[in-house]
Amino acid sequence: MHRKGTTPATLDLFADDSPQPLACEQIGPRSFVLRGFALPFIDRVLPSLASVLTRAPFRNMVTPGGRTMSVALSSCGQFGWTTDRSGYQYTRIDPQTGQPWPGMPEVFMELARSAADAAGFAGFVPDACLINRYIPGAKMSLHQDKDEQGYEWPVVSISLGIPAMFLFGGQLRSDATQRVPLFHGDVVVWGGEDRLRFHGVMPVKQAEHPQLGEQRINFTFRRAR
Ligand code: MD3
Ligand code: FE
Repeated sequence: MHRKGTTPATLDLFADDSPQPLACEQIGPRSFVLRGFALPFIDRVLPSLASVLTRAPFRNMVTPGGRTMSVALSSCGQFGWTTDRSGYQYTRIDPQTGQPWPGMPEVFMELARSAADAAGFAGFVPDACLINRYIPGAKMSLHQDKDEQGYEWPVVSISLGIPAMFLFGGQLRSDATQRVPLFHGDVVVWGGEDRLRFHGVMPVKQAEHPQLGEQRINFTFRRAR
């Protein structure tokens, strides 16, 4: 296999410096898994994430039903998603610090925009980024994302750290679910007729990621208002 600057003996169509095609799996009419799409951004994403988390640390919020979530949450952007005994809502202020949520780092915005664009949703400008942290055993029950003012924009999800099995259902809670494994660097984009499909995450299995340790971190970018 030749590299740049050397003379190939024959025409090498698959030189390892040639751009790879984007690995894209379609899981619904307007839902796509972009394998490894976030990897080229990772070196900029991790320091930005650390900075956001010093200003808005992970916390385990309580659902309106009174259960403490196994997934710990933080947010950045104009709006943060919160839950407590009174319900789910997007807020401008982090209730734990009394301060506005940290601004959305430029690299987060760039990553969300380019993933949406690659999945056919050009012009996506998210105003909310929910950051979920799963430790082994943490899960997210089947639900719909419907706390936003409108559903014309997609949701973009970035997976980092240890793997998880994603459950992708239909328009009804009782519809069958497909299982989609998600790995470090994978991005999922779903919009249009798929925007309100039920989904969840199976309990995360014990594992260790070289950069992130024993955790899975997921970003979900949305247009809240
Ligand atoms: C929805 N987060 O925060 S996002 C959430 O991995 C949430 O932390 C999950 O659901 C997480 O509200 C899942 C990934 C995802 C992927 C494909 C979907 C959500 C989807 C397809 C349809 C609907
Ligand atoms: Fe969700």
